[in-house]
Amino acid sequence: MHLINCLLLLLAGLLALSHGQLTFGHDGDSCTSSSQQQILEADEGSPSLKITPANADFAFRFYYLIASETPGKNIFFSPLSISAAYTMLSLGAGSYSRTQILEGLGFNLTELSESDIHRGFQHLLHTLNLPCHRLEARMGSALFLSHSLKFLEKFLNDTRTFYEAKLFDTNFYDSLGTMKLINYHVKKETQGKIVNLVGELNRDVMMVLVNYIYFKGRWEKPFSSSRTITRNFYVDEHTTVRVPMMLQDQEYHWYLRDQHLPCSVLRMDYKGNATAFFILPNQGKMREIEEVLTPEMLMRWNNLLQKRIFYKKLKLYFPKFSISGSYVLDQILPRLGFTDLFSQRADLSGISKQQKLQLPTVKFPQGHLARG
Ligand SMILES: *[C@@H]1O[C@H](CO)[C@@H](O)[C@H](O)[C@H]1NC(C)=O
Ligand SMILES: *[C@@H]1O[C@H](CO)[C@@H](O)[C@H](O)[C@H]1NC(C)=O
Ligand SMILES: CC(=O)N[C@H]1CO[C@H](CO)[C@@H](O)[C@@H]1O
Repeated sequence: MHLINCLLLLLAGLLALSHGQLTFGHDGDSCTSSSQQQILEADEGSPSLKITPANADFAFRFYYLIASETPGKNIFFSPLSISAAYTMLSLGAGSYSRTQILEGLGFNLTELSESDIHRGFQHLLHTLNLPCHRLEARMGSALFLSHSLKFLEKFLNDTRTFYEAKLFDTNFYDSLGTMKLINYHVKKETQGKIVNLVGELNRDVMMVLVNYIYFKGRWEKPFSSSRTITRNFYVDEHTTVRVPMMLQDQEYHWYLRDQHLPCSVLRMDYKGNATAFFILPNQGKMREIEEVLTPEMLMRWNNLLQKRIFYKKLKLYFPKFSISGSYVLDQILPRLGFTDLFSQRADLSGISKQQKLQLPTVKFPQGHLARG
């Protein structure tokens, strides 16, 4: 009898932006002093800063690939979830597969040791998960482990230490019960925002790795719901839809029309230290902008948008919208350097010595963006 035992990765992300009317119970004005401190410490020479370039690079490479394959479609994913889930997986990979995962994610292993990488994520997760009622952000992971397989202690310990992974002893013969367990856990950890993550579970699954990320922010300069009106939104050259459009016309925002590229860029700040960039290609110039979308370009816009001349009163129309995306990573990642990871050649012997594990179709980093 030949049975391949599978290991499933599930990723989920949710980004919810609220109108600004919601209050969070407390006065909502500042983080606790300890978390403020931690966030400030994150500024220089912190472990999480070391992994930033690779994570940014991976995010843009992933975007570029998806954008070229599905032109004209909405794209929504959480690159950080993918990076964190796969570095966590690399803890259980044999040397060759481990290198492939980490290099595929954009890490240069001559510049950064594996332990730097894991410590970087550890610090990042810690910082992100600090309680702060100006900004709700949460990232976490969980491992559902078949009780009929013996997992290596080092792997379990490392995932707990560096990724705060929660471990669940699971009876995979009861697939309905297992799905309920996974869905309940993710729903609970994301304040009910991500529901029914798993819809089916194959019988040969022995381990499920779940990573979820949740972000809910309030605009520093909130929109007033009384000023929302229905207006046209131009999806593409051929499609126009009527949408609820929020309006602000008395506020200052950071905004520039690029002198060299056919786009304009708007920066909007959240309460708490978080910022959103909206890159708005001129009509018909989406592809041209995507061609030059890199971490360096984002840095350039970020630097420009610190200059006072770009801080101006705007008449800003902002649609209320919701988008979602779902991607099968085993078809995407091999083209980003993970050549063998989804094949029989993958070495995941650091997870269990008992049986050979391999990755089946990896299901969706599922994302939703709600509201405007
Ligand atoms: C990795 O870093 C080393 C040292 O900085 C550099 O020489 C090498 O070109 C880098 N490799 C890649 C693939 O970028
Ligand atoms: C768990 O891992 C941490 C970090 O690598 C290490 O310090 C600790 O000794 C390990 N504990 C066990 C029980 O292996
Ligand atoms: C790291 C960082 O950007 N910290 C800023 C967070 O927000 C406060 C108040 O807006 C600033 O004073 C900090 O510099």
